Amino acid sequence: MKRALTILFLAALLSLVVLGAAYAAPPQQGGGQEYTVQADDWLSKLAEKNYGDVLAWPVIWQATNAKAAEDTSFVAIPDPNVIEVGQKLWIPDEAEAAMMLEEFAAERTAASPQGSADVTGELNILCVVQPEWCEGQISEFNKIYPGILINWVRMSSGESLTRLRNEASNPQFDVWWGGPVDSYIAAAQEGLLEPYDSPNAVNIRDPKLMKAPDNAWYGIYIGSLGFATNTNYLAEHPEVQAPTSWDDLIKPEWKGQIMIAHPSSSGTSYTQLCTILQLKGQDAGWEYQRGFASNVLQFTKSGSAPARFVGQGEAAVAVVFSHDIVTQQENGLPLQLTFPAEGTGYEIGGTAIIKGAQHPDLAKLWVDWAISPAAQEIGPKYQAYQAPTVIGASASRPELLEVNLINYDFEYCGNNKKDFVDRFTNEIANADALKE
Ligand code: S7P
Repeated sequence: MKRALTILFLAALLSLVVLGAAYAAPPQQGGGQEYTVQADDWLSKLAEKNYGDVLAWPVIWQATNAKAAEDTSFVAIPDPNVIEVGQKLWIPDEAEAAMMLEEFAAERTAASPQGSADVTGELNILCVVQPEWCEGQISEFNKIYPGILINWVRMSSGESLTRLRNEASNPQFDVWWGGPVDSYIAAAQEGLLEPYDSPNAVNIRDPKLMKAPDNAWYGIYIGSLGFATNTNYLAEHPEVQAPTSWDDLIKPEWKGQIMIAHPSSSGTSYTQLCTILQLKGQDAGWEYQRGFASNVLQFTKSGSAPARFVGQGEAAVAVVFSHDIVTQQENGLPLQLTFPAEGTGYEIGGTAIIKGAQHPDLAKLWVDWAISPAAQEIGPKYQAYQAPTVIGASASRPELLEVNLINYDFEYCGNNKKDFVDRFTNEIANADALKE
């Protein structure tokens, strides 16, 4: 049942979005039951409980709205992300749910997206993921909007945040796409982002976690931190094993054998820093970072580059996002991927419209598209294996998130980003001579 519902739902959700069908035609009402919303209930949680599938939540949403149209003891749900304690819902039985999902799929087929060659103009994108993916994603967008001329620049997260700060009075970019949301949270706090209530926000799997409360940014992918160890190095050094704990990385055996980016330029590296501060607490965390940094051969500017350098034999271990390790394995580099058993940090990659953007309407089209299932399934075509944030898109490498993930506090990391980066730079390692 779970698999069948999932497959049907993937098609169904797009139909709801495309049709803007917050109040789609009332579904046939067969068997089912009433349910009163309790504290901490979400539609997706109830869908999992009743159908074994978080993705089947629109069934409850639509069925409740249909009931509300004919029975005043029910209240319609305009925004599926908001349900009130005490509110009455209608939970269709499994057979009814499966039927509804089939109907949604049929509606989707009838409402396939129209071409938009008429939309013209320019869009300036600050892109933070690897250049191949920036280029690929933009060319896919241009297939839908061929009249939009896109100019883009690739920068690491920290650099891009600095750039946005410097341009605040005269923004050159319309959209920021990619990079961990810690930077987006910091930017939103500084008033650098323009909130936008996208109709596709309904696609987001976990709105509390994966979008800003005021819609200043949206999550577009998820990725976990991992360790990449050169397998040739392991073969030549049988006395060492690929690290499986953060504490392994501060052992003397890895002196001068570790590569990671610098947190001032890199979102990847900042994710590592904030992971450690959360896992160990501030005092022990900063102490750990000192020991870790003393084992680092060289800090780089780009977060993903250490996987390549380690694959080429410049050092033995890289700390990078696990999807970037998979990419380099695919490129033929001899790397073993491991994770710290006590827990690893993860990123939610973001997108946002820049405050004062010169092309706000086109920027909105980009954001709408970026949080659509179609856009989020493009990554693997360009060797980007992050998991999607929207319902209706499936993860190409789900195992990268099936590891022990810490309960990463994005607000904490975002709000403290400037202080933590400054402290790291001033007390542990400056950013004067970073390797590309
Ligand atoms: O390559 C994809 C990716 O790892 O790049 C982003 C990364 O933060 C950008 O590089 P920096 O670490 O240099 O800032 C990640 O968001 C993304 O998954």
